Amino acid sequence: MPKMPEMPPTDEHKIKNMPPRRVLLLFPQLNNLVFFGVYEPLVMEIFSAIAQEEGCEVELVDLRLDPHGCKRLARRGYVPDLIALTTHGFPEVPIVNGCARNCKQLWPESPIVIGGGQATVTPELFEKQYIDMIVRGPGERVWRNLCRTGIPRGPCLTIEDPEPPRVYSYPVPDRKITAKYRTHYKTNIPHHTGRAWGRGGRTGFTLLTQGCPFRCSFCVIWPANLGLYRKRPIPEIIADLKSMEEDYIYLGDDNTFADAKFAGELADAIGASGIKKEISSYCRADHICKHPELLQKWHDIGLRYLVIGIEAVKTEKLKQFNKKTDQEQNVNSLKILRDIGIFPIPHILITQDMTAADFDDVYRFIEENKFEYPVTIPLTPLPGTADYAMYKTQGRIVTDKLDFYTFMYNVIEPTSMSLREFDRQYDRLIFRTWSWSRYLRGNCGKLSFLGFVKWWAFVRLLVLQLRWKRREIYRAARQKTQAVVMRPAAL
Ligand code: B12
Ligand code: SF4
Repeated sequence: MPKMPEMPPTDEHKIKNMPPRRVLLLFPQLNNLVFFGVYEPLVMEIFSAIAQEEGCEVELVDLRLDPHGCKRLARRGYVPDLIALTTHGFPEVPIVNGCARNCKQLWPESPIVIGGGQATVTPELFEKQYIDMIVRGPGERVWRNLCRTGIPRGPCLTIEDPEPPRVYSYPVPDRKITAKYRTHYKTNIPHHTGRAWGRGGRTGFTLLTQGCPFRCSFCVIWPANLGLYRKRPIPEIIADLKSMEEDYIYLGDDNTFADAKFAGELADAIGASGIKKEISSYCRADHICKHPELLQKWHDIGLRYLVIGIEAVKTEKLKQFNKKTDQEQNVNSLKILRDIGIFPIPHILITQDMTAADFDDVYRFIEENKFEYPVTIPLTPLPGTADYAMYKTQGRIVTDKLDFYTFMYNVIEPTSMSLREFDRQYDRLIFRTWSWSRYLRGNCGKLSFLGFVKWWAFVRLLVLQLRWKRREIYRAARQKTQAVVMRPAAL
C-alpha cells in the first residue's frame, strides 16, 4: 500500500505565496428508504476546518439536500482544485461512482479524492477512471497533507496513513459551512412521546471515538477503521459540543463507553462546562453491567437513549457472533438502564437459521422488556465482515444488488424455511411488535398513545415498501436455483 504523498511543510506553501486551493467537499445522497433522518455531514465539516487551517477556500455541497449544487457552482464558473467525497456504506457505492463521474464531466481537470468506511473495505468497487485517489482508514492527517500538496497526476492511487496517530484529534468541525442546511438536519423516526426529537426534530451529530476494540463477526466497523480504536481529546469534544446549537445530540460512536475511565472523565468535563443537551448513543451490554455508575453519571449530564447491541436472545448465538457478551448481561443491562432512567433501544439481529419458535422467542423478549423502540434487523453480510466471507463461501447469498444491503432485507438463504416464509415471519414479528395488543396490554413501556400511533403507521408503510422491493430478491433467488438445476444438465 503506498504511503501518503510527500508534502511541503505549510511554511513553504506560504513562502511560495501560492493562491489558496479551492476545495470542494461533497456529501453523497444515501441509498435507502429515507426514514432515519438527515444528519450533518460531520466528516466534511471536519475537513472544511482542516482545509481552512491550511489556507484553502472551501465550498461544501450536501447532495442529499442540494442535488444540483455542483451544476450550479459550475454554471457560476467555479472550478475546484480538489474535490473530496465521502462514501458512507455499501449501498452508496453506485451513488459515489455517479457523483465522481458527474464531477469529472463538470470539471475534467479537478482531481477527486474519496475516503471513508466503504472506500476502506472495498476500494476495488469504485470507478478508478473518474477518481484520482482512494484513501483507506483514518483520513484527517492524509486530508491535511492533500490540502498542502494537492494530488499527484497519474493513475488512481489507493493510500492509507502509515501511522495513524493514537489520539483522534482534529479542529472543531466547521458548522458555519453547513449553516445554510442546518435546519434540515433532523431525526425523522417517531419519539416515544410522539413529539419531535429536540426542537422540531433538529439534531446535532458528533463522535467521541473512532472504531472499536471488539471483533464481532457481522460488524463492519472494525474493518472499516482498520481495526483501530481512537479517542478524541476531551477539551476538543467539549469545544465541539459547545459549537452545536441543537438541544438533541446524536453521538454516533459505535462503542462510546469502551474505555470507562475516558468516558467518566468526559462526563465530568461535560458537567463542569455547563453543556445541557439531550443525548443518545450506543453501548455494549457488558459495559453497562460493569459500570452502572458510569451510566448514572451520563444520565446526569443528559444521556436519555442508548442503543444496545443485544443481537441475540441466546448466549450460544452471541458466542457465534464473537460478541463476547451473554444473555444474562443483556437482561441485566436493560434493568440497569431502566432503573437509571435511560431508554434502551435494543438492536436484535434476525438470523437466517431462525425457526418459527425462534421468532416467537424474540417477540417474547420484546414483550417482557416492554421496549419503546425495539429494532429487529435481518442479518446483512456486508463485504469486509467475517460473516460475508462465510456466507459467500457457503453460496448462500441470494443477491449481490447493493440496494438490498441496508439492514432491512434478507439476502441470505434461510436454513429452516423458504425465503418467502422467512420474510413472512419477519413481517409478523414487526406487526406484533407494533400491535395494539402489545400497546393495550401495557407492554410498550412509556410509549405515549401518539407515539404508538406514529410507529404503528410508520412500520406498516415501511413493510409495504419492503414487500414491493422484495419481489426483486425472489426473482434473483429463482434465477439462482434455476442456474444450479441447469448446471448438471449442461455437463
Ligand atoms: C452518521 C451515520 C449515519 C447518518 C447518515 C450520515 C450523516 N452524516 O448524515 C444516518 C444516521 C442518517 C445514517 C443512516 C444509515 N446508516 Co449510517 N452511519 C453513520 C455512522 C454512525 C457515522 C458515519 C460518520 O459520519 N462518521 C464521521 C466521520 C468523521 O468518521 P468517518 O466516516 O469514519 O471518517 C474518517 C475516515 O473514514 C476518513 N474519511 C471519511 N470520508 C473521507 C473522505 C476523504 C476524501 C478522505 C480523504 C477520508 C475520509 O477520514 C475520517 C477521519 O479519520 C456510521 C458508523 C461509523 N462509525 O462509521 C454508520 C454507517 C456508515 N451507516 C450504516 C448504515 C447501514 C446506515 C443505514 C442504511 C441504516 C438503516 N437501516 O437505517 C441508514 C441509511 C440512511 C438513510 N438513507 O436513511 C452502516 C454502513 C454499513 C455498510 N458498509 O454498508 C454504518 C457503517 C453503521 C454500521 N454499524 O454498520 N447513518
Ligand atoms: S458490533 Fe459493536 S462491539 Fe461489536 S465490533 Fe461492532 S461496534 Fe464493536
